Amino acid sequence: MPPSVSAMTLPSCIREKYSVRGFFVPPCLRVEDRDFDYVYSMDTEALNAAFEARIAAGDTIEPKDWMPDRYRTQLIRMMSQHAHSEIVGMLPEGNWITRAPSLKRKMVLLAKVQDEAGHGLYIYCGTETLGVDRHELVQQLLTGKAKYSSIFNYPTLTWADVGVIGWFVDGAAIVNQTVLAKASYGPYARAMIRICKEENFHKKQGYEIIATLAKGTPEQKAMAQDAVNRWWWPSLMMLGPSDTDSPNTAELMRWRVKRKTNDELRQRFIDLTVPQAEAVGLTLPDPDLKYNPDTQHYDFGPIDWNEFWQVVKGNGPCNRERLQARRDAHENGRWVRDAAAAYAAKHSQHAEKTAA
Ligand code: BYC
Repeated sequence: MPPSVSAMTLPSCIREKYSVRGFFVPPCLRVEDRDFDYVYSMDTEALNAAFEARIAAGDTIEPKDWMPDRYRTQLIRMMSQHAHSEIVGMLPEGNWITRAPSLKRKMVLLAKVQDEAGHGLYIYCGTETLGVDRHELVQQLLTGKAKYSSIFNYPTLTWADVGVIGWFVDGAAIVNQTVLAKASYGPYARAMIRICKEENFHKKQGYEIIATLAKGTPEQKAMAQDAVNRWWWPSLMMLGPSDTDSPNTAELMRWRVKRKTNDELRQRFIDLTVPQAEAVGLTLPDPDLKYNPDTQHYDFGPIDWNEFWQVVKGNGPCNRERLQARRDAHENGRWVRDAAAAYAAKHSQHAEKTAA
């Protein structure tokens, strides 16, 4: 069936929407049963053109849809790094569960850290829809081949750090992930919707910890200020290198995986956070931070990108400790995986016998 014939049966608005270089390309290149032979009989150029047309029309790409290899690879890279970040990100705060200052704080922190585990699992599931095995992704993390967010390579020295992580780190994550909720890949975008709802809670609990400390004793306020001073710059770095140094942004923006650049998101995070710091009487450690009425944004000082790249390369304050903790956890969980595999094997044997 040549594309132009099937196009005739569609309303003109759809024909126009999906027209590429004067040719109609099918609006839905989904590799579902009856389309399968047709889609795979198209040559790569036609498939690419159809894919680009779908992206341009704002379509959501689903796991069974045809997609260019490079789109798939980029998504696996970004989504698996995101999943690893959620899992490694449990460690700095997990460190404080036994030392939270009250039962209520302990319960809230425990729930938050569990949420992060859930986020990691969702995103691993989302990544698996692209045809990659989770075992392979976990191995990439444990062997140090895969990246995870730089922010989790800093230590949590005091209780105030737990508050600042919720406020800054979850705050930056919300800014980044609200936009990813509109990403072109369906499973990733949908995961972001639920994750962002939970991150909103996380941010509020962190900000509330800091607000409480900031209006507490002078020692408590100093502890909050010290945590703010240590986490501010790494939180800005978390949003990725500057656009001039970001090799993946252009391609990901073109494919509508990313909808805003790293610098745009960083500016948004700063604009949102400065008034929040003022509201609790804390200062941000940047003498150049100043509202610019012309741009209607806050100007800010230079970021130490050398520190960022050192942390990304594995030389941050806690990189080795974090990876070791993940390796130990993986090793300690081996018996659970073995037991689950044995149980599944027993079940399938039983099912086969019953069916026979
Ligand atoms: N850390 O071309 P670029 C959470 C790498 S967890 C380390 O700009 P891209 C939470 C980048 O991978 C949520 N590496 O890349 C959990 C690339 O290297 P490769 C974490 C970084 O993909 C627990 C190279 O630098 N959020 O909220 O266009 C407790 C060049 O970068 C970093 C996500 O993962 C970094 N910060 O943009 C509390 C969001 N930045 O792969 C909270 C999803 C960059 O080419 N990810 N690199 O070797 C993204 O939005 C984007 O991937 C990034 C980077 C903005 C991070």
